[in-house]
Formats: sequence, C-alpha cells, structure tokens
Amino acid sequence: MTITISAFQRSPDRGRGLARDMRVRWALEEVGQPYEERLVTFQSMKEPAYLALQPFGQIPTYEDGDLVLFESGAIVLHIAEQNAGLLPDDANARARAIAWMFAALNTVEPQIFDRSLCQILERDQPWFEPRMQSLEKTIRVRLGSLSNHLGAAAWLEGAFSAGDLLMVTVLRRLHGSGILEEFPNLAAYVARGEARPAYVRAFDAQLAVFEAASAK
Ligand code: GTB
Repeated sequence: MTITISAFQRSPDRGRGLARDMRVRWALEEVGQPYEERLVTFQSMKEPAYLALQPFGQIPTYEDGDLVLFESGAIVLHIAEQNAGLLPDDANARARAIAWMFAALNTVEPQIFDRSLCQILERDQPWFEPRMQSLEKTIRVRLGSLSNHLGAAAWLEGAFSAGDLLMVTVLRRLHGSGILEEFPNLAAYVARGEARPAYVRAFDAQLAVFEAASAK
C-alpha cells in the first residue's frame, strides 16, 4: 500500500516549501518511504470528501491503508515511530527528541507563524508596526534560548532527529526577515538541515507540483 499525502495543487508560497506538507515530505524522504500526492484546491479542501480526512479542511493529510492521519506533527511522529532514522533507540533520548518536536510546534512556531500572517494580512492596519515589534521581540527571546541550547552542536539532541526536522521547517519561515542571521548558530543549523539530501528531494518535489500547476 502506497502512502498518500495531501498538498496544495497551487501553494500560495509558490513552491518555497513553507506549506506544512513540506515537513511530511521531508520525513518520508529521510526514512526512504515513497509516497503519492493528493493535490487539493482551496475549494476542494472544504468539501465533505476531504473533511472526512481532515476535519479542519487543511493540508497535509496522510493515508496509509486503513490509517488516515492529520496534523503535520502527528504525521511526522507516526513516520518516525514506524521507521528507523528519525528517533533515537534509547528511551530517554527518544523522549527528549519528541520534546523538541513539541517545542518546535508549540513554543517556537506560533509567534513565527503569526508574524508571517501579520505581514500578509495586517500590513494596512494601524497596529501593524507595534504588533510586528511585539511578535519579533518574542521571537528573539525564543531564538535566544534555542541558540543557547544548541551552542556549537550540529543538532538539538545528539544525532539528527524528527525534532530537528520540525524545528528547521519552523525556523525557515524567518528567511528574509534578518532575524535568523542575528543568531549565527541557528542560521547555520537551518542551512545544515536544508543541505540534507532528503530535504532537497522533498523541496524539489513540492516545487515541481507548483511549477506543473503554473504551466497549465
Ligand atoms: N496544525 C496543522 C498542521 O500542522 O497540520 C495546520 C495545517 C495548516 O495550517 N495547513 C494550511 C492550510 O491547509 C497550509 S500550511 N490552510 C488552508 C486553510 O486553513 O483553509 C500553512 C501555510 C499556508 C500558506 C503558506 N504560504 O503561503 O507561505 C505557508 C504555510
């Protein structure tokens, strides 16, 4: 049975790998699992057939035989648990790697994502500047803590793990903001993630979807 994941037929990021199917593609590439794509439009993802797979009408979903999963973090965790390579064998180290997955999604991603939304949706509002300043202040606090933990290490907890995979996808959203460069070890960490062959394959796959849609 081939795994199927959902993704935007025409991603609003124009194939820059910022939509959340990217992290699922990357995880599947890391563990060497082939997959197929269920490409959706903003209209089709709100129809009953898709809502049966994803109650909120969002991408990504993951289908493997009888199993249908949603939430990118849960999907990456499932992939990491089912395959070798994304979580350590030692129980304590495994728990720590999973803690970093939650940290990426719960502690670091919210302000970074809100900053992107604010930039897109609130640029003309009178509160735009103070709101951006406030979000960026919190982001810098979070990145400072993360930078201190990472120090000179290559990855957050020993070998590359699903925690790094999620953290890198979250931090990538800061490209172009100049904030990441204020923390050179984090900028290098993101570059290290983006240089992984599995990352490159995943990025190219999602870009190919956007380019095929644009060529029509
Ligand atoms: N918590 C869920 C998860 O992690 O799976 C969140 C999923 C989610 O936000 N999906 C978004 C979606 O389907 C796409 S990734 N949105 C449609 C909707 O809610 O109707 C978020 C996203 C959107 C656009 C860009 N972009 O243009 O750069 C980047 C990321």
